[in-house]
Amino acid sequence: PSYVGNLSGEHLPADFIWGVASSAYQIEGAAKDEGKGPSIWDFLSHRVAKQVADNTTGDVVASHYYLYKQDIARMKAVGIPEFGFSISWPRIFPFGSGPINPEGVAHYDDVFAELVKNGIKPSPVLFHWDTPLELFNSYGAWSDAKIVDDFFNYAVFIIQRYDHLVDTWFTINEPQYCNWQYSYYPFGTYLPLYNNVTQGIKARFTCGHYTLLAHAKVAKWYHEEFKGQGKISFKNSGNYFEANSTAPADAVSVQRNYDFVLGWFNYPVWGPSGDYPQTLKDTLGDILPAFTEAEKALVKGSCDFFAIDPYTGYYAFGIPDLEACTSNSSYPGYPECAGSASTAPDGFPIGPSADPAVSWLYSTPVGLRKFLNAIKKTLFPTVPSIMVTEFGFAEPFESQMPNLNAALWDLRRADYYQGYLDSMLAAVVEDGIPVSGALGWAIFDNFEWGSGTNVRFGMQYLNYTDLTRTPKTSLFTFVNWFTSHGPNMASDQTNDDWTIPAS
Ligand code: PNW
Repeated sequence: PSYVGNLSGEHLPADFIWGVASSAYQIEGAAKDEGKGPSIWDFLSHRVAKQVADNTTGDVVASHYYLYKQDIARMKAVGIPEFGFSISWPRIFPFGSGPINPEGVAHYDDVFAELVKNGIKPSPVLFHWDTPLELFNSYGAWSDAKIVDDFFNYAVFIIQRYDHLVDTWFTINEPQYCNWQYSYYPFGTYLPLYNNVTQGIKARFTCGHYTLLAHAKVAKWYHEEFKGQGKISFKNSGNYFEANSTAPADAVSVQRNYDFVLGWFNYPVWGPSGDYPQTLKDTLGDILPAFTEAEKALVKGSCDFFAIDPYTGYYAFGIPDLEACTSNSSYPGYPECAGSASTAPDGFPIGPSADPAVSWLYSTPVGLRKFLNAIKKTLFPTVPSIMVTEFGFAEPFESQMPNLNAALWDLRRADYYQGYLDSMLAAVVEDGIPVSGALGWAIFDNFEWGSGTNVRFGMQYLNYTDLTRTPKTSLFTFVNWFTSHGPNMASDQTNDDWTIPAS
């Protein structure tokens, strides 16, 4: 039985954006080349024991820094019209601020030119977790207000240079991962200063605070001073939550789960006050930094659309000791104080991946339609549109694959994309939710942060030794879905020519 009805013949709107996504540290390699400065991820992968499960680094990965022409040629050959990628801040400013590295600038000039030449629209992300190491060493990066101006100066440089080629800018990838061990501000784990629980939580919310201010300062400049023609937002990490039962405590838990992930960054932007959700203020007290009135005005309305990476869905259940939890910062589960589980009382989620590192990821296609409805109708009704900026599925890691053919025949990932895209289309055509785009993660297998190269998210298989990229079944599924349901493709873009032109 179909949960989305009959969608044959239905199409997404003509201006719908679709394509594949990536990020600089996860694909570029060339970590020490052409004047690039180190980022915290060069430090973490090289210097911190057990940070990366398989001890790999981003030194080479796919060497996209050198092979971008063949990657763009492949996208063009299969008819992918949009490429999501991030710019490496320490390639442009090796020390985070100060002198500019002309070789890094020339490189991105070439990447943008190559995309444009091939009819592929760039959707750049200014910061996808590769914080310049120097900013971490000199003042603790995102723990200090100084980061706001340093990020602003970097963002202004990039936007001024490429805005004429860009319709959709992203400032920051998933600010929710402040202080997460795989992310961009690993203070809680590494600096003894933050070695107690309360200080760790305080560090997380301080980081979030400056992230929001850094984004908002750029967005305000972009519209009011620079008068950019495009749209700008940060990208949200957030998953769908549904109550596990009709018990009131489960509904409370749904809302707490949303407040502490999506509400943290979006209530200030889309809510009436420009301030954090009341749940966060009540639970965190002094741990949560306070906005000045001027900062509230700056942050409010600073996103032009809602960008969400909705990988999966969960069931939420209430915890019995909510009162005790919310009033004690060392209580297990503080500050969220809300339960969640992937096990469904009904339905048939697929997953998780065989790799324990992606135990968070189940294929829950029905949840996407419900999530898009929840965002627009309940959580943040003032958003004009929603863009799905990442979604994808991890297949078992290589050592569990009998051979390359098995890795290429990635039916679970293909099923994930088919189901999620159908679900998204139903939200658009049957529920009237304004969804403006969808980018699949990822263009090919890459460096999956703390999981290294063990976890494969790609629609193309990456051979980490000879660097060849081979299309998997899911790439055909993904592209063909848009051939049936996408907006009209440009006449020079078809998906039946798989040859790669000589570069
Ligand atoms: C995203 N979750 O992170 C990142 O933006 C990518 O860099 C990453 O490779 C990709 O997803 C796959 O992991 C997420 O727990 C990490 O729900 C975790 C979650 C969601 C997104």
